[in-house]
Amino acid sequence: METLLSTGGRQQSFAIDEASQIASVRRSGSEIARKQGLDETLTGKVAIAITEAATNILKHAGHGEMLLRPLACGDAGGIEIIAMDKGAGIVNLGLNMQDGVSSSGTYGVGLGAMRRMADEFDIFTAPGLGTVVYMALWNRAQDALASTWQAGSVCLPIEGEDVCGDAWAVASDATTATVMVADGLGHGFLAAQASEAATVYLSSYPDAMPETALWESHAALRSTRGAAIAVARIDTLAEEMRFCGIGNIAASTHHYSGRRQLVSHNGIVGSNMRKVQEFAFEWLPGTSLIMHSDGLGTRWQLDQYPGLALAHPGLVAAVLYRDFARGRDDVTVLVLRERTLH
Ligand SMILES: [Mn+2]
Repeated sequence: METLLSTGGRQQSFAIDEASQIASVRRSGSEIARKQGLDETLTGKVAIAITEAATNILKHAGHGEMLLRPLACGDAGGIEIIAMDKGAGIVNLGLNMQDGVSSSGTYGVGLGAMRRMADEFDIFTAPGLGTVVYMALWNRAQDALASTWQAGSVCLPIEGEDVCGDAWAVASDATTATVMVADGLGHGFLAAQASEAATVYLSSYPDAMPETALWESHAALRSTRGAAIAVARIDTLAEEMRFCGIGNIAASTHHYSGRRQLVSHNGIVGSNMRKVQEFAFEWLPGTSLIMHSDGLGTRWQLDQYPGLALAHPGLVAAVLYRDFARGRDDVTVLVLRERTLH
């Protein structure tokens, strides 16, 4: 049985304020691409995609942010590139996506080229809401994109810290997925030690039910500072999701028929955990699960963003991060959905 597991998927963030910064993003991107096993041709494409995305930010918004992350899926390796700005947005996206359409007022050749080079490409843009571009390039795209599940995440440390105290993990096979988000108390190395003890547990026991995962994490985190943790397990055959959370990890499901907020109990996994309660919900095809640490505000509404509910989960996570990160804590946003065929 296929078991995919992603842990430790944290980004590097780059401010894009002036042209001189583009080279350093491109260098880091090329480095990640090589490390993940992309050949010279693909690494070249990564460099072009990064340059185009960064240039667009400068040209159309003046400043923005880019995130890079190594990707791995079985034997496939890749890189994720996210570019975001809060500029005016693109008015006529269809026209701008056409190859060869370029004038000073449009995104021009860049967007079409990026879409063609990337194995996964998605864009959110709307007048007044800026632009966020999501790209992933793989060395074995057909393997990487065969999974039932599509996950997206942003996981970044508070400014000034190198180490992120949040961690997340996804373990999945064709019909089930288990998702964990953990926020270690405080920030820095000791916080990371706590949250990673939890994701390491899930790596060892990917089939664990949420309540069991929390009790076992409680034992595993005894010698650490402790963490807020939430775990969801989806079974598509049973059309059921089970959820269990302790502390401040927000979780919700989104379906065109409505939004459901999932309830966590108070406490700290590893030190003070009294009541653990696993809830069961119906899981409908087309549902998105969104979990985030308290580094992200809670006052977001997906339907404020035209079309975003059905976008690539990585794009959803990036837009929420761009607009709702509090900026005074580590932040993690995780979005999971069954893959739809485009
Ligand atoms: Mn936090």
